[in-house]
Amino acid sequence: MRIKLSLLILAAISLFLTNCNQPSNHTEYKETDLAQEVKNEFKRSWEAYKKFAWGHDVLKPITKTHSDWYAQSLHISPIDAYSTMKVMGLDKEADEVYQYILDSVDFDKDIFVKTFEVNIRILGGLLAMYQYTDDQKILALAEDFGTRMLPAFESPTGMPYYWVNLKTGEVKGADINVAEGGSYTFEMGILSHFTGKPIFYEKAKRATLAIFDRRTDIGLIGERINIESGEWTDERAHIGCCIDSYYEYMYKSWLLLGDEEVKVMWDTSLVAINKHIAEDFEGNLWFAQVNMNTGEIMNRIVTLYDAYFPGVLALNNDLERAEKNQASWNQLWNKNGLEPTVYDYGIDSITGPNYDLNPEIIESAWYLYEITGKVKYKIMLEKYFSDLKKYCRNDVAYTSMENVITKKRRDYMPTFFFAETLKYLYLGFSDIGSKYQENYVFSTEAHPFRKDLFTD
Ligand code: DMJ
Repeated sequence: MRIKLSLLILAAISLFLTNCNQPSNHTEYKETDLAQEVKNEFKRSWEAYKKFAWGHDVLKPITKTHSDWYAQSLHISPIDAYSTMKVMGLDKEADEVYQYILDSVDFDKDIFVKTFEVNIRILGGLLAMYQYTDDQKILALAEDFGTRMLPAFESPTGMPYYWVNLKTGEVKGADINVAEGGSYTFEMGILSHFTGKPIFYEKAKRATLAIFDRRTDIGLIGERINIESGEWTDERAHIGCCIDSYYEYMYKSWLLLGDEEVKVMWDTSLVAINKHIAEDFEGNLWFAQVNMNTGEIMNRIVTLYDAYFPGVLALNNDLERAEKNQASWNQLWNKNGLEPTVYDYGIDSITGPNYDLNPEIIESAWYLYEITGKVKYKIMLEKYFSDLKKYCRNDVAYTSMENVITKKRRDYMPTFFFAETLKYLYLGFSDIGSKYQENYVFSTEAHPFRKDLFTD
Protein backbone atom coordinates (compact mmCIF):
# COMPACT_ATOMS: atom_id res chain seq x y z
CA MET A 1 0.00 0.00 0.00
CA ARG A 2 2.77 2.35 1.05
CA ILE A 3 4.71 1.50 -2.14
CA LYS A 4 1.64 2.20 -4.27
CA LEU A 5 1.17 5.57 -2.57
CA SER A 6 4.84 6.48 -3.13
CA LEU A 7 4.55 5.49 -6.78
CA LEU A 8 1.48 7.66 -7.15
CA ILE A 9 3.27 10.61 -5.54
CA LEU A 10 6.27 10.06 -7.82
CA ALA A 11 4.02 9.94 -10.86
CA ALA A 12 2.29 13.17 -9.79
CA ILE A 13 5.64 14.91 -9.24
CA SER A 14 6.97 13.78 -12.61
CA LEU A 15 3.75 14.94 -14.34
CA PHE A 16 4.14 18.32 -12.63
CA LEU A 17 7.80 18.59 -13.69
CA THR A 18 6.98 17.58 -17.25
CA ASN A 19 4.34 20.27 -17.42
CA CYS A 20 6.81 22.83 -16.09
CA ASN A 21 9.01 22.09 -19.09
CA GLN A 22 6.18 22.16 -21.58
CA PRO A 23 4.69 25.63 -21.73
CA SER A 24 3.34 24.72 -25.15
CA ASN A 25 0.44 23.10 -23.32
CA HIS A 26 -1.25 26.40 -23.53
CA THR A 27 -4.61 26.07 -21.90
CA GLU A 28 -3.29 25.96 -18.35
CA TYR A 29 -1.83 29.46 -18.52
CA LYS A 30 -3.72 32.61 -17.78
CA GLU A 31 -4.10 35.07 -20.60
CA THR A 32 -4.72 38.61 -19.50
CA ASP A 33 -6.79 40.96 -21.67
CA LEU A 34 -3.57 42.51 -22.93
CA ALA A 35 -2.10 39.15 -23.91
CA GLN A 36 -5.33 38.41 -25.74
CA GLU A 37 -5.08 41.77 -27.48
CA VAL A 38 -1.48 41.14 -28.59
CA LYS A 39 -2.55 37.76 -29.90
CA ASN A 40 -5.42 39.36 -31.82
CA GLU A 41 -3.02 41.89 -33.30
CA PHE A 42 -0.74 39.05 -34.33
CA LYS A 43 -3.69 37.24 -35.94
CA ARG A 44 -4.80 40.39 -37.74
CA SER A 45 -1.29 41.03 -39.11
CA TRP A 46 -0.91 37.39 -40.06
CA GLU A 47 -4.19 37.45 -41.97
CA ALA A 48 -2.91 40.52 -43.83
CA TYR A 49 0.33 38.71 -44.66
CA LYS A 50 -1.68 35.76 -45.96
CA LYS A 51 -4.00 37.94 -48.00
CA PHE A 52 -1.45 40.29 -49.55
CA ALA A 53 1.95 38.59 -49.31
CA TRP A 54 1.46 34.84 -49.12
CA GLY A 55 4.40 33.03 -50.76
CA HIS A 56 6.65 36.08 -50.33
CA ASP A 57 9.12 37.20 -47.73
CA VAL A 58 7.54 40.37 -46.40
CA LEU A 59 4.24 42.25 -46.20
CA LYS A 60 4.04 45.91 -47.25
CA PRO A 61 1.03 46.92 -45.19
CA ILE A 62 0.31 50.37 -46.63
CA THR A 63 0.25 49.48 -50.33
CA LYS A 64 -1.06 46.03 -49.36
CA THR A 65 1.45 44.20 -51.40
CA HIS A 66 4.69 42.31 -50.76
CA SER A 67 8.40 42.22 -51.35
CA ASP A 68 11.12 39.59 -51.42
CA TRP A 69 14.63 39.92 -50.09
CA TYR A 70 16.14 38.31 -53.19
CA ALA A 71 15.12 37.39 -56.74
CA GLN A 72 13.21 34.41 -55.37
CA SER A 73 11.23 34.21 -52.14
CA LEU A 74 12.60 32.33 -49.14
CA HIS A 75 9.29 32.53 -47.21
CA ILE A 76 11.01 34.35 -44.37
CA SER A 77 7.90 35.77 -42.68
CA PRO A 78 6.18 32.42 -42.10
CA ILE A 79 9.40 30.69 -41.04
CA ASP A 80 10.12 33.51 -38.59
CA ALA A 81 6.51 33.69 -37.37
CA TYR A 82 6.05 29.99 -36.60
CA SER A 83 7.55 29.89 -33.09
CA THR A 84 5.47 32.91 -32.04
CA MET A 85 2.34 31.06 -33.13
CA LYS A 86 3.36 28.15 -30.90
CA VAL A 87 4.10 30.46 -27.97
CA MET A 88 0.67 32.08 -28.40
CA GLY A 89 -1.10 28.75 -28.76
CA LEU A 90 -2.14 29.52 -32.35
CA ASP A 91 -1.85 25.88 -33.33
CA LYS A 92 -4.09 26.07 -36.40
CA GLU A 93 -1.99 28.84 -37.93
CA ALA A 94 1.22 27.07 -36.93
CA ASP A 95 0.11 23.80 -38.53
CA GLU A 96 -0.70 25.62 -41.73
CA VAL A 97 2.80 27.12 -41.86
CA TYR A 98 4.42 23.79 -41.00
CA GLN A 99 2.51 22.05 -43.79
CA TYR A 100 3.35 24.83 -46.23
CA ILE A 101 7.06 24.67 -45.40
CA LEU A 102 7.04 20.89 -45.85
CA ASP A 103 5.21 21.05 -49.17
CA SER A 104 6.60 24.18 -50.82
CA VAL A 105 10.03 25.13 -49.56
CA ASP A 106 13.09 24.23 -51.53
CA PHE A 107 16.41 25.96 -50.88
CA ASP A 108 18.09 24.83 -54.08
CA LYS A 109 18.02 28.38 -55.43
CA ASP A 110 20.65 30.19 -57.44
CA ILE A 111 20.65 33.30 -55.25
CA PHE A 112 23.20 34.98 -53.01
CA VAL A 113 21.82 35.35 -49.49
CA LYS A 114 23.12 37.23 -46.47
CA THR A 115 24.79 34.57 -44.32
CA PHE A 116 24.00 36.27 -41.01
CA GLU A 117 20.39 37.18 -41.71
CA VAL A 118 19.36 33.79 -43.04
CA ASN A 119 21.08 32.04 -40.17
CA ILE A 120 19.07 33.81 -37.49
CA ARG A 121 15.76 33.85 -39.35
CA ILE A 122 15.64 30.74 -41.56
CA LEU A 123 17.92 28.27 -39.82
CA GLY A 124 16.76 29.46 -36.38
CA GLY A 125 13.10 29.35 -37.43
CA LEU A 126 13.38 25.84 -38.88
CA LEU A 127 15.19 24.52 -35.82
CA ALA A 128 12.43 25.90 -33.61
CA MET A 129 9.87 24.26 -35.90
CA TYR A 130 11.66 20.95 -35.54
CA GLN A 131 11.69 21.31 -31.78
CA TYR A 132 7.91 21.85 -31.68
CA THR A 133 6.97 19.21 -34.29
CA ASP A 134 9.63 16.56 -33.77
CA ASP A 135 9.38 15.94 -37.53
CA GLN A 136 12.58 14.56 -39.05
CA LYS A 137 11.66 16.10 -42.41
CA ILE A 138 11.91 19.55 -40.87
CA LEU A 139 15.26 18.66 -39.34
CA ALA A 140 16.41 17.44 -42.76
CA LEU A 141 15.35 20.79 -44.23
CA ALA A 142 17.25 22.66 -41.51
CA GLU A 143 20.31 20.50 -42.14
CA ASP A 144 20.01 21.07 -45.88
CA PHE A 145 19.91 24.81 -45.23
CA GLY A 146 22.81 24.71 -42.77
CA THR A 147 24.87 22.69 -45.27
CA ARG A 148 24.20 25.31 -47.95
CA MET A 149 25.55 27.94 -45.54
CA LEU A 150 28.80 26.08 -44.86
CA PRO A 151 30.77 27.30 -47.93
CA ALA A 152 30.54 30.82 -46.46
CA PHE A 153 32.90 29.70 -43.69
CA GLU A 154 35.65 28.56 -46.08
CA SER A 155 37.73 31.72 -45.70
CA PRO A 156 41.38 31.94 -44.63
CA THR A 157 40.34 33.06 -41.13
CA GLY A 158 37.23 30.91 -40.69
CA MET A 159 34.95 33.93 -40.47
CA PRO A 160 32.12 33.74 -43.01
CA TYR A 161 31.70 35.71 -46.21
CA TYR A 162 28.81 38.17 -46.19
CA TRP A 163 27.06 36.45 -49.13
CA VAL A 164 26.72 32.79 -50.02
CA ASN A 165 24.93 31.31 -53.03
CA LEU A 166 22.47 28.68 -51.85
CA LYS A 167 22.82 26.57 -54.99
CA THR A 168 26.41 26.96 -56.14
CA GLY A 169 28.14 27.65 -52.84
CA GLU A 170 29.88 30.69 -54.35
CA VAL A 171 30.78 33.36 -51.83
CA LYS A 172 31.48 37.09 -51.84
CA GLY A 173 31.84 40.03 -49.47
CA ALA A 174 35.01 39.92 -47.38
CA ASP A 175 34.43 43.08 -45.34
CA ILE A 176 31.87 42.34 -42.67
CA ASN A 177 30.78 43.57 -39.29
CA VAL A 178 31.43 41.49 -36.21
CA ALA A 179 27.80 40.48 -35.66
CA GLU A 180 27.81 39.07 -39.18
CA GLY A 181 31.20 37.45 -38.53
CA GLY A 182 30.77 35.81 -35.17
CA SER A 183 27.12 35.09 -34.29
CA TYR A 184 26.60 31.49 -35.37
CA THR A 185 27.33 29.30 -32.35
CA PHE A 186 23.69 29.31 -31.19
CA GLU A 187 21.84 28.08 -34.31
CA MET A 188 24.70 25.98 -35.64
CA GLY A 189 25.31 24.50 -32.20
CA ILE A 190 21.65 23.50 -32.02
CA LEU A 191 21.87 22.02 -35.52
CA SER A 192 24.93 19.99 -34.50
CA HIS A 193 23.16 18.80 -31.38
CA PHE A 194 19.99 17.74 -33.20
CA THR A 195 21.79 16.07 -36.13
CA GLY A 196 24.73 14.65 -34.19
CA LYS A 197 27.06 16.27 -36.75
CA PRO A 198 29.70 18.46 -35.07
CA ILE A 199 30.76 20.30 -38.23
CA PHE A 200 28.23 23.12 -37.88
CA TYR A 201 29.25 24.07 -34.37
CA GLU A 202 32.92 23.67 -35.19
CA LYS A 203 32.67 26.17 -38.07
CA ALA A 204 30.62 28.59 -35.98
CA LYS A 205 32.95 28.48 -33.02
CA ARG A 206 36.02 28.89 -35.19
CA ALA A 207 34.46 32.09 -36.60
CA THR A 208 33.72 33.48 -33.13
CA LEU A 209 37.21 32.58 -31.94
CA ALA A 210 38.75 34.26 -34.99
CA ILE A 211 37.27 37.53 -33.76
CA PHE A 212 37.88 36.95 -30.06
CA ASP A 213 41.53 36.07 -30.69
CA ARG A 214 42.02 39.39 -32.46
CA ARG A 215 40.98 41.43 -29.39
CA THR A 216 43.36 44.17 -28.36
CA ASP A 217 45.54 44.32 -25.25
CA ILE A 218 42.66 45.98 -23.39
CA GLY A 219 40.29 43.17 -24.40
CA LEU A 220 38.17 44.97 -27.02
CA ILE A 221 37.21 44.14 -30.58
CA GLY A 222 36.28 46.57 -33.37
CA GLU A 223 33.12 46.82 -35.46
CA ARG A 224 34.33 45.64 -38.88
CA ILE A 225 36.91 43.18 -40.09
CA ASN A 226 38.22 41.75 -43.34
CA ILE A 227 37.63 38.02 -43.15
CA GLU A 228 40.38 37.16 -45.64
CA SER A 229 43.23 39.19 -44.16
CA GLY A 230 41.94 39.32 -40.58
CA GLU A 231 42.65 43.08 -40.50
CA TRP A 232 40.29 45.37 -38.65
CA THR A 233 38.56 47.83 -40.98
CA ASP A 234 36.66 49.77 -38.32
CA GLU A 235 38.21 50.11 -34.88
CA ARG A 236 35.19 51.39 -33.02
CA ALA A 237 34.48 49.14 -30.05
CA HIS A 238 30.98 49.06 -28.57
CA ILE A 239 28.19 46.62 -27.77
CA GLY A 240 25.64 47.85 -30.29
CA CYS A 241 24.44 47.46 -33.81
CA CYS A 242 26.82 45.47 -35.93
CA ILE A 243 28.55 43.87 -32.94
CA ASP A 244 25.52 43.07 -30.74
CA SER A 245 24.79 39.37 -31.30
CA TYR A 246 28.51 38.47 -31.21
CA TYR A 247 28.35 39.19 -27.47
CA GLU A 248 24.77 38.01 -27.02
CA TYR A 249 25.65 34.58 -28.45
CA MET A 250 28.70 34.03 -26.28
CA TYR A 251 26.44 34.21 -23.26
CA LYS A 252 23.39 32.45 -24.70
CA SER A 253 25.38 29.67 -26.38
CA TRP A 254 26.89 28.84 -23.04
CA LEU A 255 23.49 29.05 -21.35
CA LEU A 256 21.87 26.63 -23.81
CA LEU A 257 24.71 24.43 -24.99
CA GLY A 258 26.95 24.53 -21.93
CA ASP A 259 30.26 25.20 -23.72
CA GLU A 260 32.41 26.59 -20.89
CA GLU A 261 34.94 28.00 -23.35
CA VAL A 262 32.42 30.47 -24.76
CA LYS A 263 31.46 31.42 -21.21
CA VAL A 264 35.09 32.32 -20.54
CA MET A 265 35.04 34.42 -23.72
CA TRP A 266 31.90 36.19 -22.50
CA ASP A 267 33.29 36.79 -18.99
CA THR A 268 36.57 38.11 -20.38
CA SER A 269 34.77 40.38 -22.84
CA LEU A 270 32.38 41.71 -20.20
CA VAL A 271 35.22 42.89 -17.98
CA ALA A 272 36.55 45.00 -20.87
CA ILE A 273 33.06 46.25 -21.79
CA ASN A 274 32.32 47.40 -18.25
CA LYS A 275 35.72 48.99 -17.87
CA HIS A 276 36.00 50.84 -21.19
CA ILE A 277 32.59 51.08 -22.88
CA ALA A 278 30.03 51.55 -20.10
CA GLU A 279 29.56 55.21 -19.28
CA ASP A 280 27.58 56.98 -16.57
CA PHE A 281 26.44 60.08 -18.35
CA GLU A 282 24.18 62.70 -16.76
CA GLY A 283 22.56 60.14 -14.50
CA ASN A 284 22.06 57.54 -17.24
CA LEU A 285 24.00 54.41 -18.06
CA TRP A 286 24.93 54.13 -21.73
CA PHE A 287 27.51 52.15 -23.69
CA ALA A 288 29.68 54.42 -25.84
CA GLN A 289 31.80 53.84 -28.94
CA VAL A 290 35.47 53.76 -27.96
CA ASN A 291 38.78 53.13 -29.67
CA MET A 292 39.50 49.41 -29.43
CA ASN A 293 43.20 50.00 -28.77
CA THR A 294 43.08 52.83 -26.26
CA GLY A 295 39.56 52.76 -24.80
CA GLU A 296 39.23 56.46 -25.58
CA ILE A 297 35.65 57.59 -26.26
CA MET A 298 35.18 58.24 -30.01
CA ASN A 299 31.51 59.20 -29.86
CA ARG A 300 28.35 58.68 -27.82
CA ILE A 301 26.19 57.26 -30.57
CA VAL A 302 23.84 54.42 -29.72
CA THR A 303 21.33 52.52 -31.86
CA LEU A 304 18.08 50.94 -30.77
CA TYR A 305 19.60 47.51 -31.43
CA ASP A 306 21.87 48.12 -28.40
CA ALA A 307 18.81 47.81 -26.16
CA TYR A 308 19.20 44.01 -26.16
CA PHE A 309 22.00 44.50 -23.64
CA PRO A 310 19.95 45.07 -20.45
CA GLY A 311 18.26 41.72 -21.12
CA VAL A 312 21.57 39.89 -21.43
CA LEU A 313 22.96 41.69 -18.38
CA ALA A 314 19.86 40.69 -16.41
CA LEU A 315 20.26 37.05 -17.45
CA ASN A 316 23.88 37.34 -16.32
CA ASN A 317 22.69 38.62 -12.91
CA ASP A 318 24.05 42.13 -13.26
CA LEU A 319 20.75 43.71 -12.34
CA GLU A 320 22.21 47.03 -11.34
CA ARG A 321 23.62 47.81 -14.80
CA ALA A 322 20.69 46.12 -16.54
CA GLU A 323 18.10 48.26 -14.77
CA LYS A 324 20.06 51.46 -15.19
CA ASN A 325 20.63 50.92 -18.90
CA GLN A 326 16.98 49.98 -19.44
CA ALA A 327 15.91 53.18 -17.67
CA SER A 328 18.04 55.16 -20.14
CA TRP A 329 16.39 53.45 -23.11
CA ASN A 330 12.98 53.94 -21.59
CA GLN A 331 13.59 57.67 -21.25
CA LEU A 332 14.57 57.80 -24.91
CA TRP A 333 11.43 55.91 -25.95
CA ASN A 334 9.25 58.29 -23.98
CA LYS A 335 10.66 61.39 -25.63
CA ASN A 336 8.78 60.62 -28.83
CA GLY A 337 6.57 57.70 -28.01
CA LEU A 338 8.77 55.43 -30.18
CA GLU A 339 12.50 54.85 -30.33
CA PRO A 340 14.73 56.37 -33.02
CA THR A 341 17.22 54.01 -34.66
CA VAL A 342 20.25 56.24 -34.00
CA TYR A 343 20.71 58.60 -31.07
CA ASP A 344 23.67 60.63 -29.83
CA TYR A 345 23.34 60.79 -26.05
CA GLY A 346 26.35 63.11 -25.82
CA ILE A 347 24.38 65.95 -27.43
CA ASP A 348 20.85 64.58 -26.88
CA SER A 349 20.20 64.42 -30.60
CA ILE A 350 18.40 61.96 -32.85
CA THR A 351 20.62 61.23 -35.84
CA GLY A 352 18.63 58.34 -37.34
CA PRO A 353 14.91 59.00 -36.84
CA ASN A 354 13.42 55.80 -38.30
CA TYR A 355 11.86 52.99 -36.22
CA ASP A 356 11.31 49.62 -37.89
CA LEU A 357 9.09 47.88 -35.33
CA ASN A 358 12.22 46.58 -33.60
CA PRO A 359 11.94 44.43 -30.48
CA GLU A 360 15.05 45.09 -28.37
CA ILE A 361 13.73 47.52 -25.74
CA ILE A 362 10.64 45.32 -25.36
CA GLU A 363 12.73 42.18 -25.07
CA SER A 364 14.83 43.68 -22.26
CA ALA A 365 11.76 45.00 -20.42
CA TRP A 366 10.32 41.48 -20.55
CA TYR A 367 13.48 39.86 -19.15
CA LEU A 368 13.64 42.46 -16.41
CA TYR A 369 9.99 41.92 -15.55
CA GLU A 370 10.47 38.17 -15.26
CA ILE A 371 13.75 38.37 -13.38
CA THR A 372 13.00 41.20 -10.95
CA GLY A 373 9.20 40.89 -10.76
CA LYS A 374 8.97 44.69 -10.68
CA VAL A 375 5.68 46.10 -11.91
CA LYS A 376 7.43 49.05 -13.55
CA TYR A 377 8.63 46.76 -16.33
CA LYS A 378 5.09 45.60 -17.02
CA ILE A 379 4.10 49.26 -17.18
CA MET A 380 6.90 49.87 -19.69
CA LEU A 381 5.63 47.00 -21.82
CA GLU A 382 2.12 48.42 -21.70
CA LYS A 383 3.40 51.80 -22.86
CA TYR A 384 5.42 50.29 -25.72
CA PHE A 385 2.41 48.31 -26.90
CA SER A 386 0.13 51.31 -26.61
CA ASP A 387 2.54 53.50 -28.65
CA LEU A 388 2.94 50.81 -31.28
CA LYS A 389 -0.83 50.72 -31.67
CA LYS A 390 -1.07 54.48 -31.71
CA TYR A 391 1.60 55.19 -34.33
CA CYS A 392 2.38 52.03 -36.31
CA ARG A 393 -0.98 50.25 -36.61
CA ASN A 394 -2.94 50.56 -39.84
CA ASP A 395 -6.14 49.02 -41.15
CA VAL A 396 -4.52 45.63 -41.81
CA ALA A 397 -1.29 45.29 -39.82
CA TYR A 398 1.65 47.36 -38.49
CA THR A 399 4.22 49.37 -40.37
CA SER A 400 7.69 50.84 -39.84
CA MET A 401 8.20 54.56 -39.24
CA GLU A 402 10.38 56.77 -41.36
CA ASN A 403 10.54 59.35 -38.62
CA VAL A 404 9.61 58.98 -34.96
CA ILE A 405 9.36 62.75 -34.52
CA THR A 406 7.03 63.54 -37.43
CA LYS A 407 5.48 60.03 -37.29
CA LYS A 408 5.78 59.69 -41.05
CA ARG A 409 5.27 56.05 -41.97
CA ARG A 410 7.19 53.66 -44.19
CA ASP A 411 5.56 50.79 -46.04
CA TYR A 412 7.26 47.75 -44.51
CA MET A 413 6.58 45.15 -41.82
CA PRO A 414 9.84 43.29 -41.09
CA THR A 415 9.75 39.58 -40.35
CA PHE A 416 11.07 40.11 -36.82
CA PHE A 417 7.83 41.90 -35.94
CA PHE A 418 6.20 38.45 -36.03
CA ALA A 419 9.21 36.61 -34.62
CA GLU A 420 10.20 38.97 -31.83
CA THR A 421 8.25 42.16 -31.13
CA LEU A 422 4.81 40.59 -30.73
CA LYS A 423 6.25 37.50 -29.04
CA TYR A 424 7.98 39.47 -26.27
CA LEU A 425 4.89 41.61 -25.71
CA TYR A 426 2.76 38.50 -25.43
CA LEU A 427 5.19 36.86 -23.02
CA GLY A 428 5.16 40.00 -20.88
CA PHE A 429 1.37 39.99 -20.56
CA SER A 430 0.74 36.26 -20.24
CA ASP A 431 1.51 33.89 -17.37
CA ILE A 432 3.27 31.66 -19.85
CA GLY A 433 6.13 34.21 -19.86
CA SER A 434 7.69 32.97 -16.64
CA LYS A 435 7.72 29.36 -17.85
CA TYR A 436 9.44 30.39 -21.04
CA GLN A 437 11.97 32.48 -19.18
CA GLU A 438 12.84 29.64 -16.82
CA ASN A 439 12.91 26.77 -19.27
CA TYR A 440 13.98 28.21 -22.61
CA VAL A 441 16.84 30.22 -24.12
CA PHE A 442 15.86 32.63 -26.88
CA SER A 443 17.90 33.19 -30.02
CA THR A 444 18.70 36.72 -31.14
CA GLU A 445 15.61 36.39 -33.38
CA ALA A 446 13.55 35.25 -30.35
CA HIS A 447 13.23 31.63 -31.37
CA PRO A 448 12.93 29.76 -28.05
CA PHE A 449 14.85 26.55 -27.36
CA ARG A 450 14.16 24.19 -24.47
CA LYS A 451 17.05 23.92 -22.05
CA ASP A 452 16.17 20.35 -21.07
CA LEU A 453 16.81 19.12 -24.62
CA PHE A 454 20.44 20.14 -24.32
CA THR A 455 21.37 18.83 -20.91
CA ASP A 456 22.88 15.36 -20.97
C1 DMJ B 1 16.76 41.13 -35.34
O1 DMJ B 1 16.71 40.61 -36.64
C2 DMJ B 1 17.79 40.38 -34.53
O2 DMJ B 1 17.46 40.58 -33.21
C3 DMJ B 1 19.19 40.83 -34.82
O3 DMJ B 1 20.15 40.23 -33.96
C4 DMJ B 1 19.35 42.33 -34.73
N1 DMJ B 1 18.11 43.01 -34.59
C5 DMJ B 1 17.01 42.62 -35.40
C6 DMJ B 1 15.75 43.36 -35.00
O4 DMJ B 1 15.95 44.66 -34.61
